[in-house]
Amino acid sequence: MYDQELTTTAKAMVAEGKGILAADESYGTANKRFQKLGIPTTEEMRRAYREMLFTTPGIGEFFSGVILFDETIRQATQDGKPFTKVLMEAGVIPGIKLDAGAKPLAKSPNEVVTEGLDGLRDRIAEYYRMGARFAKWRAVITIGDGIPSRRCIETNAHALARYAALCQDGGLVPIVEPEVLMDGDHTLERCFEVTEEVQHAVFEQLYRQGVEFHQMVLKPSMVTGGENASTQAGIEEVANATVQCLLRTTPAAVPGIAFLSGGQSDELATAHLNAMNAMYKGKLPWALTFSYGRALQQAAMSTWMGQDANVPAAQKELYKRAKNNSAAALGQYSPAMEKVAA
Ligand code: 5MM
Repeated sequence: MYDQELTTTAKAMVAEGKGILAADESYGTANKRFQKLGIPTTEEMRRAYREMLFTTPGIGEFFSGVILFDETIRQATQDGKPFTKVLMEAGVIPGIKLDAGAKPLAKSPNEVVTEGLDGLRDRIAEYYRMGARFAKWRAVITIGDGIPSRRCIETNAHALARYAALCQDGGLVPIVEPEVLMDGDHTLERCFEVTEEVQHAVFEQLYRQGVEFHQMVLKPSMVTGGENASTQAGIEEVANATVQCLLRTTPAAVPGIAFLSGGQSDELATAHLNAMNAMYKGKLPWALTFSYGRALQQAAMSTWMGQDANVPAAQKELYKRAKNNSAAALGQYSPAMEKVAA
C-alpha cells in the first residue's frame, strides 16, 4: 500500500549532503541534559528548546529529517504552529522515536533489551496521521567481561526486525539503530568483532521478518574502540574500520547509513564521517551520512541556556554543525571550517 512512498522517503532521508537531526530525547534524557546546564526541566522549556531548533533559518539545506519524541510531535510553536508543519514547510521530514527505551534483559545481568512492541501497529497509524513518515528504534549493546551475550544480540535484533516490519506495513521508513556503546576500555579490534556480529544478526532478522532493505535506513555506531581504551585510534583508522565492517554486513540494497555520534565530541564525529566519505566516495553502494543527537545539539543547547535572548546565537551554532556535517557527508569538510564564526 505504501510501496512507492516508502522507497521515495528512504531515498530522500539520505539525499546527497543531507543528514538527520536526532531530537528524540525522552523525558529522562532531555531533563538530564538540561540539568547539567541549570535549565529548568519543565515541559515548556523542552517545547521552547525544540522550537529554537526547528525554526533555525535554513535548516532544510542540511537536514532531510528530524526524529521527534512523542511529547514533541504533539507540540507547537509559541504562536500555535504544530512542529510537524514547521518542519514540513522547511522541507524537512518529521520522524518519530517508537521504542520505549532499554530495560534489563532477563537472565542477563548488565545487558538490556529495547521494549515497545506492544500496541505498535496502532501507534504507527496514529503517528502517520500526525505527519510522521519515518521512525527510529534503538537497541543498545554493551561490551564488557563476557558480554555481549548471544542472547542479548539475538533478542535485540529480533525486536528491531519486528519493529521495522511493522513500520513498513504502516507507511513509516524504519531507522534501524543497533548501537554498540563506546563505554569501556575495549580495543578497536574488539569493537569491530562485536559490531560485525551485531549487524549480521540484525540483517538476518530483518530478512526473516520480510523487511524491504531498500525502504529502511541503518543507524549504526562507528567502530571506535572504548572511550577509556589506553590507545585511541586515529581518524582514518576509525573511518576505515567502520566502512570495512559495514561492507561485510550491510546489503547493497540499503539506500543509506546515517551514523549516531555516541558521545564523540562534535568535531570528531564530523571528522570521522568526512574521512569515510573522502576515502570511499563513489566506491560504496550506500550513502554515508549523519543522524547525530549530541554532536549536533551540544553547542546550540549550551548557547541557548533557556533564554529567549540567546535563540539567534544558538540557532547559528546548530546551523554551523549542520553545515559542517553536510560537508562531511560529501567528503568536503576541513577542520578550518570550525574556525569560521557560527
Ligand atoms: C544513541 O543516541 C541517539 C543518537 O544520538 P547521539 O548522536 O547523541 O549518540 C539518539 O537518537 C538517542 O536515541 C536519543 O537521544 C534518545 O535517547 P533516549 O535515551 O532518551 O531514548
